[in-house]
Amino acid sequence: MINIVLFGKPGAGKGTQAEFLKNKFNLVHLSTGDIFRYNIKNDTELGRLAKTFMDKGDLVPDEVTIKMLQKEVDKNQQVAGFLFDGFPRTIVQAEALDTFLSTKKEEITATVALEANDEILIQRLLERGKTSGRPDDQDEEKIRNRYEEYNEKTAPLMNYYKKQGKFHSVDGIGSIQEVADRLNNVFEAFI
Ligand code: B4P
Repeated sequence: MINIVLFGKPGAGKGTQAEFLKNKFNLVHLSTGDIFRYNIKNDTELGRLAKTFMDKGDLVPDEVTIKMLQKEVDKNQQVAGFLFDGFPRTIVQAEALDTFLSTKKEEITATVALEANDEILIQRLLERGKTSGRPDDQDEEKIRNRYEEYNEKTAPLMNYYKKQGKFHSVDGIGSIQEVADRLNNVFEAFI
């Protein structure tokens, strides 16, 4: 199986690019952000809990996110591989993912990061906030909090995957098609 982590700051384009990559490489796309938003829309217990964190731009607690992700993986048997989008976002989540995959005799194939400058990304998110209805995209202070969460809790994952020799990165600035072409080249090297 091919198991790829799509990594990047908020608004780096993970969700946008995952749409192309999942089709091209026949991977099951699991976005923890999308799963939380689905639960919020359907007013589930998980959604109500996640909303209290997401609306402020905070990460949802690890134990909740890990359990949810594992359930989603288990729903998809006999697949060619997974594209993890927005997960893991903490070292605890990364360790849990490694342990979980090893129980299935699987492992992460590679982590691919979309690199981009904070100020460009903040403008992208504010732009999306005008139409998305996402409370976490509408207020610059909440967006800046998401970057603080990223720097403190998510950025250390780069070293985690570098130590495993699994970290790759591409320039996330350019048109959506240009970024897709760059990702395509990196993915073709290990798929
Ligand atoms: P996510 O849903 O993962 O979202 P994201 O970081 O906002 O965005 P992404 O990088 O996917 O950007 P997108 O393609 O949409 O997380 C939201 C929240 O959920 C988190 O803050 C957290 O609270 C919670 N959460 C999720 N996973 C969690 C976890 N594992 N642990 C704890 N909490 C978790 O692109 C953004 C915008 O840019 C779009 O409008 C797009 O059109 C535009 N864009 C994309 N590429 C572009 C390009 N090349 N040029 C110009 N614009 C571009």
